[in-house]
Amino acid sequence: HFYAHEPPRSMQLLVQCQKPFNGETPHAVLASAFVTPADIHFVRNHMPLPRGLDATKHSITIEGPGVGATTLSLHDIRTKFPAHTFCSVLQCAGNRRSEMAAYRLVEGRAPWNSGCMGNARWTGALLRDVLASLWPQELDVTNPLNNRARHVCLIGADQHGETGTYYEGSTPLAKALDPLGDVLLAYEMNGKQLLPDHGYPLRMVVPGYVGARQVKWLTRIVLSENESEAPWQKKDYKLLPQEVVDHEGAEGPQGWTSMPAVESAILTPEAGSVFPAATAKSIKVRGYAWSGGGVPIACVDVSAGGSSWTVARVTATETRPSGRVWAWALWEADVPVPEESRKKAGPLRIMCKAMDAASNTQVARECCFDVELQESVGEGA
Ligand code: MTE
Ligand code: MO
Repeated sequence: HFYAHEPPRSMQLLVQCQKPFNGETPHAVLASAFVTPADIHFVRNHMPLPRGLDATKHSITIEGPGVGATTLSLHDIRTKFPAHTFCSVLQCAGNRRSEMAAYRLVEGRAPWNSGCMGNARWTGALLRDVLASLWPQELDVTNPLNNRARHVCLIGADQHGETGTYYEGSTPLAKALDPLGDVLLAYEMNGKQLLPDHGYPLRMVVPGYVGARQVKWLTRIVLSENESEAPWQKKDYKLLPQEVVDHEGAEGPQGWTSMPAVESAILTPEAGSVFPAATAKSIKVRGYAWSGGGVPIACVDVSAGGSSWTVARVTATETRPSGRVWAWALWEADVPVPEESRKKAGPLRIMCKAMDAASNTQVARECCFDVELQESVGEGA
């Protein structure tokens, strides 16, 4: 009965779970639009959708050590602070075993969760501006270390049915106060009010951080000396070094919640797609690349077979006036199929890897899987 009030959802979402709702965006849809449409953007809920939220009545409470407590209406957030609009990648990355597949080289497969990603255009007020206006004397915005608080806990309206616990995550105060950090109290997605599944009427956008920190249905902000104690913060969505991802219950260092430095993945063709060996001189490959650190992507290399690499063309990306890039780069490449591979039918491995402008490269997370070269496709059809 906790799930009796879920909203209608697009039939295009690939449903992984109904209660709580988890749906992915098909790869081809991701590849076809720079800005992922809101209704097909992946959804990851941990609990039933909260009820009774109303943009016209919504307010949040903000409190912290040495600064006090206050209430702020969504109306004030919309009207009293400059609005900022930019694209930011949202990606789900838990350390549950299946999810971690995306963080390692999975032989012969695409990363399972490249559909748990989207690039939306968010509008909202900067958390930095809001905090600075609330406590101009008490909070040192220019030097986060002068404050007692080190973290910002963000609490949502969605509750666990049995325990009543609210969803929660936290972000380092230094990230929230960083003038280039772009931490947003977002009230619009792609130019329209948020959809219920994406946090209506107000959510956090924390560019470059794991999806789990980007709290939806925001109701409370608590400045705190420690990071959030919530399980989604301490256990489920802690990024760990490659070597320890299999250690059950391992906890990462505090605040280590930003995304891998550089990542790219192939969106089309899908793994297992069939191409005619005789005529497929090249294969058109499309995908995305991004750097969680806000660093522009410098290049993406794509290969069929691994003996030679082709530099992909970036077809779309978006840079902030600060030079940071929170959007993804969509790319495409016509990748030559090696002569030797075309002579005999069989699997052909396609791969991509990216490098960012700070020379960070993608190593173990390289994306690779097989397509199939087939003799005389279509003959007799
Ligand atoms: N916020 C609340 N309140 N409840 C949630 O279950 N899920 C988190 C995050 N914020 C969640 C939340 C996770 S794990 C992810 S990946 C993103 O929201 C997904 O955001 P989306 O559903 O808008 O794509
Ligand atoms: Mo997530």
